[in-house]
Amino acid sequence: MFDILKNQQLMDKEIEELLIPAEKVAHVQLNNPLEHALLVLVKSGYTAIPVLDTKDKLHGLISKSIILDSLLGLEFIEVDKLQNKIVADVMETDVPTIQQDATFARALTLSINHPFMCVVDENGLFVSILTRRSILALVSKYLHM
Ligand code: 4BW
Repeated sequence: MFDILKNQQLMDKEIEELLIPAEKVAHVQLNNPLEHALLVLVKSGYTAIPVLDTKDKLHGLISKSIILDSLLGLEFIEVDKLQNKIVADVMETDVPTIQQDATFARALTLSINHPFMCVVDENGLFVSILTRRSILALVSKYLHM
């Protein structure tokens, strides 16, 4: 069964055809209030989304759990922080990124620990995402060939 993962044709494949382009990816901007970010996350249904600046440079990820965690005071949930804090104050900055010409093998390895990866160009501009779902879909396709 796992012969598929030794298939050089699959492993050397470029990821381009699997990517979700930037215009279809829910995202927020660095200076958005947490309230706006929470709204985008809840309405889109995603757990975590990319954080960009006004020039589309990738700076991090924001998630529902990061936002909720940032609202916790010692005894109360401090809801006013939703308006007083911005995305840049709390976002995760250690973000896995890949280039558009990365191989499938590299993406598969990264997908073990990351539900999605951001694809950036040589200037750090956000281009697209690669999800664990599309990686698994391709593996499944090869398994059933
Ligand atoms: O709105 C959804 N539509 C579809 N078709 N599937 C969804 C949706 N929301 C969740 N899912 C499914 C996907 O299989 O649940 C998985 C986990 O979602 P997540 O992580 O925890 O919100 C989804 O798996 P996936 O497609 O491999 O996506 C992995 C992660 O990539 C998601 C989310 O953090 C991010 N993501 C995916 N598509 C995105 C996106 N972020 C922003 N915009 C998008 N279009």
